[in-house]
Amino acid sequence: MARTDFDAIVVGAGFAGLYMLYQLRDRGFRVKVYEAGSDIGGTWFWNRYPGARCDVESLEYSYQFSEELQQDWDWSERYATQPEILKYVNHVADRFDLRRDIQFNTHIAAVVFDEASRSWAVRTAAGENVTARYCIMATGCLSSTNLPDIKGRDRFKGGTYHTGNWPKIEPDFTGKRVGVIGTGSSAIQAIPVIAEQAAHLYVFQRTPSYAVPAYNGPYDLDYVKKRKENYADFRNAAKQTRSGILRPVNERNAAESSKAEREETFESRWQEGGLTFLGAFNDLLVDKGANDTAAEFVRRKIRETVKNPDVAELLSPKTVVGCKRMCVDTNYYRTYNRPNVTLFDVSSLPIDEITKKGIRRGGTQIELDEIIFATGFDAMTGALMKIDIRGRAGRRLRDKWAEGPKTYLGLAISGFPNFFIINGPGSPSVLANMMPAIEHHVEWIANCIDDVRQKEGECIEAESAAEEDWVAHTNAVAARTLFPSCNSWYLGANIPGKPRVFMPYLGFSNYLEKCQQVVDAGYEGFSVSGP
Ligand code: NA7
Repeated sequence: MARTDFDAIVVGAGFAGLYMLYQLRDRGFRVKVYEAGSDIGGTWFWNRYPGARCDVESLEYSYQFSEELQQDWDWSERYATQPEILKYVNHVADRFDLRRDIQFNTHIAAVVFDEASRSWAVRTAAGENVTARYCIMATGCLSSTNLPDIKGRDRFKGGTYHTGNWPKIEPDFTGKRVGVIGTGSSAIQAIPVIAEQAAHLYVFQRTPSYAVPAYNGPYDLDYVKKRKENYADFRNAAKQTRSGILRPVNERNAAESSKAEREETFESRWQEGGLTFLGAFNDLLVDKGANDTAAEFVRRKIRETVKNPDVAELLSPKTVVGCKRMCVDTNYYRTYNRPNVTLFDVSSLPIDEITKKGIRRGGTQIELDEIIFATGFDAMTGALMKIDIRGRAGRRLRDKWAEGPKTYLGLAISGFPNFFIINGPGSPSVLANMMPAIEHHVEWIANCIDDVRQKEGECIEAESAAEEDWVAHTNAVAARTLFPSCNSWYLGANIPGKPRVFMPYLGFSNYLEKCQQVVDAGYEGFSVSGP
């Protein structure tokens, strides 16, 4: 076996990359992690816009691999802020001494498989070359920002920001005229906070989002104590659910329930707050009629909150609820009652152009000091497609995925031996609680690499037939739901020219079972070759 610089290279030092490093190092592998940012944290390093928080409860959005870690760490709020999560990431890195194997400020430009030596050649943007037997992409699902190509975008003389690439030095919007383009999760978190600072905030909305109240606040210490006393049981129970989040989906169908029962159930989930609203009934994501009842419930809440009926109407989505990711609301709808906030609907009257002084829409110029792009990401495939990844016979991943991503289990790709993706397209990823999804992938990959090594194998690679079957299965599962019915980033529909393919796998517990079956059957669907 030809000697390589490292056994494994990991790209990305967010939650996934850090844990991958921990697992592989623990098993005696020589690992190097490359990170584009100047520090650890991935998503939580880049998305430091005002109001940024997690939309999954802190006690569930955290590592579970170390009982001591999860017992020692205290989360202050139900939904942790970005700074608190970053503090946690840093605590983990220090606690497990992870930094020494991470190289920061390093973009990976190319990752190329060499058939002769059966190793990966990795090239950084600065021209450094290293080799490794295994290559693991921990590049994140929402890490490649989408900056829309609006006419005149670069002409604006004021400050411009993207929520997903926010500067480390916090901008001060006090007394400024601020424009926000986009009304997805990031905007919904940022808008209420910026509105409190700005002289005037103008929101440019193309499609309204559904948002459920967060009811965020300090954690009740008794609640935390109870969770921590049986932490493993709670974590295991969460793995039996479709999203990896503890609160189970109601087994009742909305379509078969009375109006009064629906009302009571929606109201009770609404009062709990958070994303599990969508679990109020079992059929909300498969039956349009059932979904309509939930959608109308949210629209009514919007009308009750927003005083100006015209603004409430503009804020009320007409799409399938849950089809795009739901948002978690802290003062979002209420912010539109402020006199210093104006909502513009850019679906009926689009932005003409960005000018030196602001945004022109319908022939009228709105003068601005700052423009914030809360316009999302080239999700799930964007970060991978930026890298020149080439497998057997020099085949480019960009070419292989020209009509949409193809993976086996969202973990591996046929024609790309010893190459793994954490939370890749075809895995539950963004439709699951990211933390258990990450831990599952990392442990699966580390076990796999270890098993192959013990059997003195050199290469493990997904078989083409298994990959085709998995892609077909992923699509078939999605087709039974309402997810394909709207232009979401799950489908790549937010990026012009991106193939319309539903990327995440629906069903966390089923997925875990499938991955275990594959292992139990001796890595079914993979081929292992020796020296
Ligand atoms: P999202 O959810 O993709 O939201 C992006 C928003 O930007 C959305 O409202 C888009 O409208 C809007 N957008 C995008 N391009 C344009 C243009 N050209 N003009 C006007 N408006 C535009 O990204 P977020 O960062 O908010 O959230 C991403 C995930 O992070 C979230 O789901 C959580 O998982 C955390 P559209 O809906 O496409 O009409």
